[in-house]
Amino acid sequence: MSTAERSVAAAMGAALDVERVRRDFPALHQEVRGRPLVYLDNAATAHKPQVVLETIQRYYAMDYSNVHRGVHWLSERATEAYEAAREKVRAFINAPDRREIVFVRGTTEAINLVAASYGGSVLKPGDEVLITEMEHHSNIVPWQLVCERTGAVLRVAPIDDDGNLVLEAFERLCGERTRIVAVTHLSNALGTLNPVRRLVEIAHAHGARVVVDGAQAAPRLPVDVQALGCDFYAFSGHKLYGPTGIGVLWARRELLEAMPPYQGGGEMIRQVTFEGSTWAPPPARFEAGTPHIVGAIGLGAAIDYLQGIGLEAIARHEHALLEYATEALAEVPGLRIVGNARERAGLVSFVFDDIHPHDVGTILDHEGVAVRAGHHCAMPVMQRYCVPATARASFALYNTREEIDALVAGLHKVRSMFGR
Ligand code: C6P
Repeated sequence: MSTAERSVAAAMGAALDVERVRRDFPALHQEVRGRPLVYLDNAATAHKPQVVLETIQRYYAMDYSNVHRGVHWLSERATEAYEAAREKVRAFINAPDRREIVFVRGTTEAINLVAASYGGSVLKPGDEVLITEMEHHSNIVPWQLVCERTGAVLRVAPIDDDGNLVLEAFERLCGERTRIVAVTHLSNALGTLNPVRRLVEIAHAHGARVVVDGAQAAPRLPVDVQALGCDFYAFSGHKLYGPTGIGVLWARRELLEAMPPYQGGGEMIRQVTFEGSTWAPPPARFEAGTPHIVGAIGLGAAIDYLQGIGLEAIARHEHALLEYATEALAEVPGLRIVGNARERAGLVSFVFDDIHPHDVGTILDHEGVAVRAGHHCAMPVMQRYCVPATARASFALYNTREEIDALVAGLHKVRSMFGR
């Protein structure tokens, strides 16, 4: 599909033409173990459209140079492309200012940066950081580290049996001592979509700042950081159909300006002497060393691609797949879905009470169906539901109902192999 065609489709609110979209993704057209690949592990990482692959190839072949350092032509061109990618990210999440976009390695680094730099400078002994029981390890461990360093206390808001955040408990736990609230927008283990706008209102009423882990939401829903009202938003390029090793931290400008550097090195300084150094303004202050230039440019190409299709159309498509999958999985005897929250998106986790998820994943793999089996880097979620692991099917803009049928057929095979 050309960019112009995609823009028209998006503007008309048209349904996503999945067969045309699939043609843009070379990886989908291969066989694994003699079967057509059915890729349902998109929450782990998503495949790349041709335009992203070509952008990376073209950049390395023709435009390659370091950024912000050279006065020569190639370096200027590379810098322009890198900064243009920053502007694309700004528009993608409706951030007010390009200088609020920091390129990092991914969601994990973005949250570590906020915890170490912002958390490290504002938290005092007895202050509280409030997270939820459904967080990914990347939104737990950095807070544990900074709490240990500062004497702050980590509080955890519970989830109910269906995977909803218990709002009353969150409200009770959010108090005068709460300095930071860190929540996932969309849970990678349960598919729960959190009411971020409401959580921000509660947190701000107590003067707390809100960090949102957008790793799973950014590829699936239109994200508007101004409408959400949060203070920090983090996401990864590789889940957004872009390259690995690149991600984004968005933060309010006044917060970034007051934050100390996270790492030291080239480009993040104003002046260096042996007596001491001073810092460049954001975002450079937080981008020490040669950045992942081609990663940022490739991410920019992925964003152009997604904007061309329209995030609303993608969200509708994935929602329809989720509904179809939920109904189809409910028909598989012995299968139990883990996570039935009121608002869900993008993925479904499930278990058989007497078959280990790793066996489920391995047998499905032999049918050409790729799902993830494990704790999904969310061990506390597994503990909450008393399961060692789950199997998880996660969707992308290129998945089809026929692929969900293949998953369900594979699950019947799993049962028959275990004599069920
Ligand atoms: N979840 C999954 O299969 P990185 O690795 O930095 O790109 O993203 C970390 C991360 C943070 N938050 C959430 C909600 C996530 O889902 C992830 C990555 C992958 O679910 C790999 S564990």
